[in-house]
Amino acid sequence: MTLLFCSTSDNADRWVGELRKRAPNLEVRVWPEMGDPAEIDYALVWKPPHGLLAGLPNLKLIVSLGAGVEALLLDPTLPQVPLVRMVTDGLTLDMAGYVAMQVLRWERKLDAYAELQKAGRWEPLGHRPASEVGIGILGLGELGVASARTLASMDYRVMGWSRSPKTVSGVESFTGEEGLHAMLGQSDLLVCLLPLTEDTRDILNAELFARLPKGAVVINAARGGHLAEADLIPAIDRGHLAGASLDVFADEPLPPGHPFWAHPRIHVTPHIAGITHPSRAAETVVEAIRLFEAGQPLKNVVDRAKGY
Ligand code: NDP
Ligand code: OXD
Repeated sequence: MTLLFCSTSDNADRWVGELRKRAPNLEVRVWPEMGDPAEIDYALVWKPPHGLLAGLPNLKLIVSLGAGVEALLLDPTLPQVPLVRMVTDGLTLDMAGYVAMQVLRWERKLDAYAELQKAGRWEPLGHRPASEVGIGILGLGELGVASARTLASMDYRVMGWSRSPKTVSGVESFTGEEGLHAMLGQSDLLVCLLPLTEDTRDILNAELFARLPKGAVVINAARGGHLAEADLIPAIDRGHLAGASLDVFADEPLPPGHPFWAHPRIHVTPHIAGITHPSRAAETVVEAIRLFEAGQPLKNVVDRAKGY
């Protein structure tokens, strides 16, 4: 069995080490050193060059190093073999932690207290009880549900929007255009955890911002393509939005000089909300291969028609 690893953003040596520990019979080759393409059975990839996978005639399974697969699906030559995306407890916990951290940053006024500390001022600013703060989550999948549960456990009033209705304890479920409208009107903070598809591109736009209560905060940890970038700063500068926390951008790394860098009400992080560490994700890859070899149903298979 041979696996091709292809990513310029992940540590290949660590991945090879972790995979070998768990599957000594698996030969791991690191692109571009791939030897005979006909010998490759499996591919573990993040943004491989278009056409690379189509050149592997005996490829059986693709495992995405990312939870989001929109970049892979853009390759028109992507082979029609099962495509499994990354879902691990570690990544999910990371994301729930990131979302909780950003909510608390805004709700508990951490940035204002940092300024007060610089000025040596002892000045309690007060904050709303969590039960009076509405948080809307766009996308109630693996990451959205975990984030929703974490926030609900902190007593926030949590709502979630998805294609199909969900039953999650402590979380109100919304679907469809009407549901979106109803949820937005009650969302003091709005968190985006949708996959990027034709339906969700640019969903965070001026029209959506206008439906949020005045003073709302937008947190985008999904994809830069969800945000109509030109609409954000005007909505903040005229005071309708209090600000935004952004982990993902249309262009990554965020280019030097981009207005988001310097805006005082926008907090930028470099796509670190949920990290796939080889030590905690290699088992998921090996399990996918084992299931495939045993002819058993795979987990987290991407539905190409839906795009996620
Ligand atoms: P899932 O596929 O598990 O969940 C997606 C959710 O979005 C589902 O609830 C789905 O509804 C909903 N959804 C999809 N399309 C629509 C639509 N048109 N209208 C309403 N709801 C919709 O994805 P994950 O939770 O695992 O990941 C979400 C995204 O997070 C990834 O695609 C990726 O882009 C991003 N991500 C970002 C990371 C970071 O570090 N910043 C790390 C990892 C992921 P339904 O359940 O009904 O199908
Ligand atoms: C992603 C990931 O999809 O890091 O962004 O998993």
